[in-house]
Amino acid sequence: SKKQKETTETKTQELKKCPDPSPLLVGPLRVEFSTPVSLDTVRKENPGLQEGGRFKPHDCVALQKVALIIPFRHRDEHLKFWLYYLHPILQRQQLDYGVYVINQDGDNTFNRAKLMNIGYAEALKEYDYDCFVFSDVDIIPMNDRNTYKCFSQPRHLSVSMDKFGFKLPYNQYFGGVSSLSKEQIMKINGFPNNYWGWGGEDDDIFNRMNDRKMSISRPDGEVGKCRMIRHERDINNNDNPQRFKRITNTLKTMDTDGLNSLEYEVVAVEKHDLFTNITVDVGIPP
Ligand code: UDH
Ligand code: NGS
Repeated sequence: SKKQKETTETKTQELKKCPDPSPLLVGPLRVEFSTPVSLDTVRKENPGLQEGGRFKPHDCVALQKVALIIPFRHRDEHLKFWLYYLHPILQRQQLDYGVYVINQDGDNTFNRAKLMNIGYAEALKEYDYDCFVFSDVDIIPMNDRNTYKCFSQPRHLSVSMDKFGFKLPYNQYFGGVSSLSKEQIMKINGFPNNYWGWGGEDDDIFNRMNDRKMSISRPDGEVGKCRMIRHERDINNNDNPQRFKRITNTLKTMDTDGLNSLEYEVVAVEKHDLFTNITVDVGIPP
């Protein structure tokens, strides 16, 4: 058995880096939302997952350790589609990854960017992630060559959405799905905690990156195609009337509003088969 131990050790040492790009990618994908999917189906189709929605390739060392952060409340049907489509894609991308649903407790005003900060902080408590992908629950990529990893500059991944006629709504748009490395997030003090309700928080993040002399990396329009699940406006996520004023003040507020001022309470952590659900109390608007 000493011999056996030695062979196993050599094996782990010899595990090579996964090739970039992954040879498992297939390119364009069919994405549609007409038939609902069940979590049972998703579980059956993804037998290689570990508890909490974790995965790592077993025959090579993943290039990055990626936490997928989903700001969430009352979107179970959307989450099922997200898990159904994304788990196989992320595995083909050969990432060492974990899925974190950051569920806002209660029915007060929604706060997307604060949930993203919380996801970053909570995921790091669990594993030494080096990359963070922030994804709306209702956006699905239509091409697996759109790798959900980090780049030398902050990455905007949802560049070519069906609802915008498969192009950017405006050049500075940074909403939907994005990825930032730990270093990139630290440079901008994370995201703003004080955008309550809909709109502007993604523009604030753009301003932060711009101020720290970072540029946006993007896939091309073909690889960056994605679909959004159509839905009605949620309750307690009305347009934030303060958003226009706030985005003019980003450079004055970013050093005091962000990761260094983040306050919240974890209400529950649940390890499901397909994701980790972290329910949090984000407080109420001042
Ligand atoms: N989110 C939730 N629950 C909510 C609100 C937002 O989970 O109650 C999350 C979810 O991940 C969502 C993201 O925050 O994808 C962004 O919120 P959003 O979907 O409301 O933003 P979007 O710009 O839609 O996609 C705006 C409302 C569209 C109304 C269209 C009416 N025809
Ligand atoms: C801008 C919003 C962004 C939003 C984008 C797309 O106007 O937060 O529209 O919106 N900025 C402000 O309101 C300041 S969408 O068409 O998806 O509803 O992401």
